Amino acid sequence: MHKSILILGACGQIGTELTFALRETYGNESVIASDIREGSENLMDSGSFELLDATDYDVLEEVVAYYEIDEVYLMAAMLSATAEKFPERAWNLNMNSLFNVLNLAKDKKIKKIFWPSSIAVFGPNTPKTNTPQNTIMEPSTVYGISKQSGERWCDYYHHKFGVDVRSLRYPGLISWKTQPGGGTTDYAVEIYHKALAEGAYGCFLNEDTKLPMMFMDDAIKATQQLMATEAEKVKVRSSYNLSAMSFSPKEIAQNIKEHIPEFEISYKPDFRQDIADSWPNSIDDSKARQDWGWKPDFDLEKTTKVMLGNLKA
Ligand code: AKB
Repeated sequence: MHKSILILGACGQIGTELTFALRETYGNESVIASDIREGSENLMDSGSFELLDATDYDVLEEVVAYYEIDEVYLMAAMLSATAEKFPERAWNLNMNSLFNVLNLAKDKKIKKIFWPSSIAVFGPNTPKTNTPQNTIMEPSTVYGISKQSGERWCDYYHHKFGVDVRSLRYPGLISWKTQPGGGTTDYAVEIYHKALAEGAYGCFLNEDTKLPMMFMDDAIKATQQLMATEAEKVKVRSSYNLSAMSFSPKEIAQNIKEHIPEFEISYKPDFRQDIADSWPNSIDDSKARQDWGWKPDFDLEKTTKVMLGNLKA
């Protein structure tokens, strides 16, 4: 069946790869990329592109009507580290864009929504290891507060208005096509770039800070899989825990050293250490596995091979 898809925040780390993946699945003409800024030539030339502020309801509504959009993937957000610097801007962007999309669905202008949540919904009082789907959630970051509130609104709009909204709590995402921006887990991408360019990396987290992580291909696979699942099987309408691997800066550095023996890492924790310390070190994603068959393909070793191979090329 033909469907028309709009991606908001298409030029970001996830948006870029999601746009390519969805264009591959549904055809270039069916997937409209949009962002507040321009992206790579590849992305803008392979299909339609709109310069669009996701917090502007009127423009969003116009674009949705013009392209007869069925599904919206809302990837625009301010991430954890930047959000600590601009709390109000982060709240406005993260919440208003979500309300806009939820209201479009409530008013039957679109049929389905994907909205990403994050491990940031958890906080210092959450059990750290194998963090369950349902547990204490008292986020201590601006970003985490916006994601937790967003989850409650998604659940509310689903149960109150029948909105088909689906969500995943992404861990830190590792990718080579587009760099992340403003997150706490960004070190796990920077480290590969620096290892190849300079043979050394100064890490802003301390060596034992273990965090949940995932290679981008797995994140895209999970997103597409969840969106393709029959509505009745999507039991969680806040957001699903999602997991692939967990490691510390010391462990990823050791892994990189197996490929680049001269690689050196040093540690100089900054304000992002507090953010990382408030997050889980591993996630129980059994609900996602049970409801829609989630299973990751990439561990740390496989991720390192693909990252170094592609960045070198
Ligand atoms: C961040 O570090 O802010 C993000 C996230 C874990 O959601 N990558």
